[in-house]
Amino acid sequence: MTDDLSALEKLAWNFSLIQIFGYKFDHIKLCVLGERGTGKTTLLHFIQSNSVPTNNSQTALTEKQKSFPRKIQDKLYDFKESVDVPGDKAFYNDWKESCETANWIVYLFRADEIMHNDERACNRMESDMSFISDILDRRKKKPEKILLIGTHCDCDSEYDLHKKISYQDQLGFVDKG
Ligand SMILES: Nc1nc2c(ncn2[C@@H]2O[C@H](COP(=O)(O)OP(=O)(O)OP(=O)(O)O)[C@@H](O)[C@H]2O)c(=O)[nH]1
Ligand SMILES: [Mg+2]
Repeated sequence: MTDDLSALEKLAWNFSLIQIFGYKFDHIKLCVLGERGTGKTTLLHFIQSNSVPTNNSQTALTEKQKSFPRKIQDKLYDFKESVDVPGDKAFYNDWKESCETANWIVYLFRADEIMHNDERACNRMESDMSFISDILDRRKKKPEKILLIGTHCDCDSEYDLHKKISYQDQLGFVDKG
């Protein structure tokens, strides 16, 4: 991914954020999970600063992020303190901590791999799903939303075919509820 998003790409990303977060919620305690390289840091960075990170380094240790306000289109969202966790299973304890308290849980997976039944990626996603659902089963207060988002669609060979479709149509399927 290039670090410099075009105005249209930014609009599309912001449009997606509105579709994801909706207009009803303004106190969002976000938990972003997913294996290494799925785009957790990229997404968190974009939510925070409307840009993608320029240094593409792996997150070595869990990083706490302060709460921040973020204007998306006309609405001001209040993002509560969140954490950027590394994707290694070795950090499952940190995943658990974040997952236990968040009201929004976002799980990222490599759509280009899962779509083609990549065995390693599918096995990893299966064990992540089972880990997360065990945590959620034990939670008294359930999160408001759980989202599974496929990233790296652009790495799929068929992506170029769909580029001809407008971004509104590409994103239009997302549930606003
Ligand atoms: N092509 C493409 N690259 C992406 C996409 N999302 C993120 N990337 C790139 O994928 C790489 C990994 O992204 P990160 O955000 O660092 O991934 P991460 O999930 O935080 O990984 P860890 O910190 O190692 O757990 C970076 O080079 C990003 O620019 C996407 O949708 N498409
Ligand atoms: Mg990271």
